[in-house]
Amino acid sequence: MTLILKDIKDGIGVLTLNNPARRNALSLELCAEISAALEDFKTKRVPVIILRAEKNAKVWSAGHDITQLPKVHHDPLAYDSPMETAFRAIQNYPGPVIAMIQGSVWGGATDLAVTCDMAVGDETSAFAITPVKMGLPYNASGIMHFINRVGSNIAKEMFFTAAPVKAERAYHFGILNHLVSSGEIEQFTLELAKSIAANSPLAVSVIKEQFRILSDAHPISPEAFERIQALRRKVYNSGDYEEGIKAFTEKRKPKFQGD
Ligand code: YXS
Repeated sequence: MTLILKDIKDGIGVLTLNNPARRNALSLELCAEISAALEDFKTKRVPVIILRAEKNAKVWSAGHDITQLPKVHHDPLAYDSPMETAFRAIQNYPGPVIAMIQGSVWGGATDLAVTCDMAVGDETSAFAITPVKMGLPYNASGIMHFINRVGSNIAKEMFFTAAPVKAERAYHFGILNHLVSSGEIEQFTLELAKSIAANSPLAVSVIKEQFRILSDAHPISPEAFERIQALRRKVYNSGDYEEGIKAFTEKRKPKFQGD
């Protein structure tokens, strides 16, 4: 079964998350298919991509596949993990990737949505980033995606509460470029993509790369980097992280001890 459906519509690449039975959880396999699909579109010089779920999805994506999170004492969001690799494939794609969001978005999938160059949502869209529910340390690049998109104070509220941000507020915060009705979101997003594709693909791809370089331009000292890693190790070595995963698999609320 292909976990990502690939299509080209009026010259626009369309990637559809295609595992509703698992609420489009970002499994290692699904993330690898996103990266492979982008590679294929790149060889076909597809100028703009839409990333979506099935029509009128209740859940756009349930985030990282929890059953595949590494056990305690291993970094759950390592640089070379398939999810992080897929995020970089989106950032490095030589053309805009537009997230078209219907339904709720959880955890790493919210990071996926804010890693895309733009997002169009409908009234059913909602966004939660949930490491604190899993006792899990998020990673520096992921936190930067949120700071760059919504600013520190909104990003902190999202991370500390893990509460879903509903469509209106997501639009107000800038998670969404456009908030349109579920009846018009497909046509609206396709028209937006086509309006970009009508411009110089070379200029668009170079300007996208300039944005990437400039938004990454937060030089940190080696000491600062090592301190971030030491802080994250403390969390992914913790009993809280172990409890977070256990609670999900046992379908119960986690009881965190804070160590
Ligand atoms: O019981 P079966 O076998 O049918 O499978 C169920 C769920 O176990 C499965 N499923 C998942 N499997 C792995 N990883 C997931 N993230 C995941 N989410 C769901 O899909 C089947 C249907 O799920 P069910 O019955 O709960 O569906 P629902 O429609 O009642 O509820 C949909 C959700 C999304 C509200 C619910 O499934 C849910 O709360 N899922 C977990 C959302 C979440 O906490 N995601 C964060 C994952 S961790 C992550 O992304 C980052 C590492 S971080 O933690 O840092 O944010």
